[in-house]
Amino acid sequence: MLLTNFVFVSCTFISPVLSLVAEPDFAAEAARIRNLQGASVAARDAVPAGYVAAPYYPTPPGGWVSNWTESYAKAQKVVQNMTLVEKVNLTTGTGYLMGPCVGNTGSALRFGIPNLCLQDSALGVARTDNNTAFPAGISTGATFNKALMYARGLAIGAEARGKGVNVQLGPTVGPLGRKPRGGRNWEGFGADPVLQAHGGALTVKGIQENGVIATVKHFVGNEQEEYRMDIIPHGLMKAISSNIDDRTLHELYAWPFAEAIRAGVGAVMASYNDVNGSDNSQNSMLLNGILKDEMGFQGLVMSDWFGQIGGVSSALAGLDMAMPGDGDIPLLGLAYWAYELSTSILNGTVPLSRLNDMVTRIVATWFQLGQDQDYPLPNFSSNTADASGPCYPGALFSPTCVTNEYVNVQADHAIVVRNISREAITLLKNDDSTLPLSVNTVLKIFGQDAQNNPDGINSCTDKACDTGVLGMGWGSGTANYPYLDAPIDAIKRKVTNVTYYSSDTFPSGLTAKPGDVAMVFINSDSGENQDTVEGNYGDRSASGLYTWHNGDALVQAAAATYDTVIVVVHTVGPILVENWIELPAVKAVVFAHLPGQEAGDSLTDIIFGDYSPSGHLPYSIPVAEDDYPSSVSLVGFELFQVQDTFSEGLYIDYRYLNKHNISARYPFGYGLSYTSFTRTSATITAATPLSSVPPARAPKGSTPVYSSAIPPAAEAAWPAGFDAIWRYLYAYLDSPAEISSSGQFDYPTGYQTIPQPDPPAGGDQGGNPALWDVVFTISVKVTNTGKVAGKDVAMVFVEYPSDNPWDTPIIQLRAFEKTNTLAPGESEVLTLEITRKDLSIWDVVSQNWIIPVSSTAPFLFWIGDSSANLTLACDSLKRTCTNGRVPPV
Ligand SMILES: *[C@@H]1O[C@H](CO)[C@@H](O)[C@H](O)[C@H]1NC(C)=O
Ligand SMILES: *[C@@H]1O[C@H](CO)[C@@H](O)[C@H](O)[C@H]1NC(C)=O
Ligand SMILES: *[C@@H]1O[C@H](CO)[C@@H](O)[C@H](O)[C@H]1NC(C)=O
Ligand SMILES: *[C@@H]1O[C@H](CO)[C@@H](O)[C@H](O)[C@H]1NC(C)=O
Ligand SMILES: *[C@@H]1O[C@H](CO)[C@@H](O)[C@H](O)[C@H]1NC(C)=O
Ligand SMILES: *[C@@H]1O[C@H](CO)[C@@H](O)[C@H](O)[C@H]1NC(C)=O
Ligand SMILES: *[C@@H]1O[C@H](CO)[C@@H](O)[C@H](O)[C@H]1NC(C)=O
Ligand SMILES: *[C@@H]1O[C@H](CO)[C@@H](O)[C@H](O)[C@H]1NC(C)=O
Ligand SMILES: CC(=O)N[C@H]1CO[C@H](CO)[C@@H](O)[C@@H]1O
Repeated sequence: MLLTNFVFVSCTFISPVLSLVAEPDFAAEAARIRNLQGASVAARDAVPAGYVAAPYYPTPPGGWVSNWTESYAKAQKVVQNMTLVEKVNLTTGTGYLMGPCVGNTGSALRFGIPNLCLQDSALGVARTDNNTAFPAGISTGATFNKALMYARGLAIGAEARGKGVNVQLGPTVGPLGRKPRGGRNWEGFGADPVLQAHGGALTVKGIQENGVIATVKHFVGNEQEEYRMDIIPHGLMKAISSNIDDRTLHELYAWPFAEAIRAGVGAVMASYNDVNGSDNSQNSMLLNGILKDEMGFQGLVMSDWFGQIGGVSSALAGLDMAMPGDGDIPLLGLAYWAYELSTSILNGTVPLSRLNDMVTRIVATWFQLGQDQDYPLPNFSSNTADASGPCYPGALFSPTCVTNEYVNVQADHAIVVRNISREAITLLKNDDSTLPLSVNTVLKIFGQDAQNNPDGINSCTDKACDTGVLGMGWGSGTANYPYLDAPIDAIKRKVTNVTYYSSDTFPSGLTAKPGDVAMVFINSDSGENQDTVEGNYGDRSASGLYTWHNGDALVQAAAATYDTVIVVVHTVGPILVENWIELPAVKAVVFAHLPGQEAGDSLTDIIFGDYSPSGHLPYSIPVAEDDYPSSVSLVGFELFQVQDTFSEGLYIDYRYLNKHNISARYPFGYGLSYTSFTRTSATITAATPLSSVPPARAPKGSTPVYSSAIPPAAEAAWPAGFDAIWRYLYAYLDSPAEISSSGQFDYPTGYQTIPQPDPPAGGDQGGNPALWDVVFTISVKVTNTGKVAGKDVAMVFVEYPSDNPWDTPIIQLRAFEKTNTLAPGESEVLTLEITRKDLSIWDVVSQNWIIPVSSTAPFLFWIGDSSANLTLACDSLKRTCTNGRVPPV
């Protein structure tokens, strides 16, 4: 989501200024937006040959999935009694800065439905106080611990509910991490669809158990920040087009979304970018076809902030909620929907059935999460830290509200944070068992990343600076720190003999004493495109994959002075370590990822051996950036529209390196421990028998039916004496009676009102339920054979049958489980399930998931603790597991 910095500028100052600037163009802008109401549907610019934004109309109405039946029945009773304005109210935000939250819908108070509050972010409640700053998704992914993924979601949801947030704008599962430099990869869980899917689905489950609607975002192909949005006026520069083939979309980028839908997610946010040249807020194939028909999504689809580019076009293509409601320029009181949606219903251009479906989806989701029962109103303001102030800072004259009640929602969530941040810590190198350190070590600490930002832990808006310890990236995906336990403070609590050099430049004239240990803190940051930090446009466009502030030189200098150097890295993603990794003095390297508020104790827990590290890399660390194909580099400027073609297909991260036989410096999943484990006694049991095509789906159940009579125009008239707030977005019309339904509308190519046949791959939320049939169960006994307690992760990578005719990555992660803490000598049996979908390939021709069943060549299930440490495999045909095999990669 995009929020410009002027949110923090005093609104009494900004409003008159903006009105002066904007007033002369008001009418012209209104006319321009009206002209765009139905526009921009098809591909907008030539995309590379072979990529097609095919039409898919109409929107399949929600309500046919059994899990949602009751909620839709309740919603139908409400929606059938709603007026046109009440309906449109719920679909459209009230405008930027027009309510307490980053997004606020209109209300339908006759039915007890308040202005719904939509609030960032994926790692906690953003822009408030007395909240928790959770570890980022990438840290959570690095734990490979499902219980912690869920615990984090549960705690985030509790905080959202405590603040009165109806719709939490997380988790992020797109970007997937296709581009190592991509700006927002850290919000998600790692560069693999299955890891990302578990992280996303368990977060959804946790958040929603609090009655909070979770939002899985950004659908889909949002793999680069720069050029992500249209530049106004439209036509000058269009949003980047992610050109993705159908199989790659299904097997990589849409996969985590399908799993979140399967987990019952209530909301999906469309991404800013285009796919195949059609903007994702009105890409009918993506929203109507893949999301709502094939994946059976029953909740609501919202636009990303200011991402909507057309009114009728987005309504027809399956968008249900426009956020924050404004047309592409905020604070003009202009919208693509609101009063324009009322118009397009009255003039017959948008079918009433489409509006009814939008509203039914929104109201059904509200019931599905139980928000009709004792749900708090927002008790905070995203716009100010003051106790009272304007209710609508975007208005010129606003009534005054209690803006903040400072409700403390932190409970004991700091424990969840510390558990995740600690378990995320990934030990990459530990020569001579340098770690753990004794608390009696004489420590020399280098780098400002060990301390807090001297200007204050929340001093940079949306964390758009790289000063002090890096606990999260920047942008809307952040939250305020209630406190930030800096590594240096935690270290000083443990060790008496510590000297700290807070500069990122190595001090001159230092000499080492025998026994001195140097610890060097370096980092690499990235974030959202609206802020440029040290030349990086969200993506790591300037820094590349190197640490910031010349971290490599700091490590090299420390290694030239001290015999023992420990490197601690806080990072949004992979960095290149070649400039120092082989230096003999660099004994240990610790990736602490993005720990949130508990950066200190979570690190010292590991460094001083209170816990053994058990984090694993959620991406590969290559030797060189150009070990990856150029197609995953950032794409640069092109006039009119930047084309980003996913020509590498399925081959990202380890899938690419393996295909081209390129060794990573540290492979996906890598992570050392202070103890050692064996994985033995593996078994494989077949459950549901394999068939190449899944059992046929069931037909869709029924959906709510409403009167098709266009409501009387008078329903859209302003109520007598209504005290409208200037620039606030309303569904009311000045002269509804004058709207004519006789005009002709030029519908998009391929537009139809006859329902599409049921897609074969659909059938329930997430897709055909048979895709989740367990086909094999694998068990493995993990034994701690070392001297200290620790946890181990077992990952299962599938290798397709050798006679598989499909071009398929050599190995793909399909399941993982983590042990409890195992004492020395202790064992635990882990059970891992392989589903039909895990063995399936997306067949573009039959539009279905098929398994290349072979009677002669087995699927091999490789069990190990990283993608490059696989010697134990289970055979799907022999039903045996054998150790000591030649690894597949
Ligand atoms: C994009 O184009 C490819 C190639 O024609 C096609 O397979 C895919 O379905 C298209 N995707 C969308 C979302 O339109
Ligand atoms: C719907 O699915 C969710 C998640 O699986 C479950 O918690 C809930 O009980 C189900 N509700 C109904 C009405 O079946
Ligand atoms: C809808 O209106 C009917 C008729 O006025 C009324 O009986 C019913 O209670 C209303 N239902 C809701 C949910 O408002
Ligand atoms: C529509 O929403 C606006 C903003 O919340 C509210 O002022 C208005 O009363 C609502 N209209 C109806 C008919 O509920
Ligand atoms: C109906 O109204 C919408 C919204 O103003 C507009 O985009 C569309 O062109 C109108 N249709 C006709 C036929 O005038
Ligand atoms: C947290 O809430 C208390 C009131 O309970 C308030 O005094 C304090 O300022 C709040 N903290 C922040 C950071 O705003
Ligand atoms: C810290 O260690 C150094 C080197 O061993 C020693 O000279 C110094 O006295 C120690 N300082 C403290 C406060 O123990
Ligand atoms: C590879 O796995 C074995 C257990 O099978 C383990 O002992 C070893 O430490 C692992 N190697 C690495 C580099 O993680
Ligand atoms: C306006 C409002 O609903 N405020 C609520 C905020 O949350 C606290 C704690 O849950 C409630 O006590 C307030 O009533």
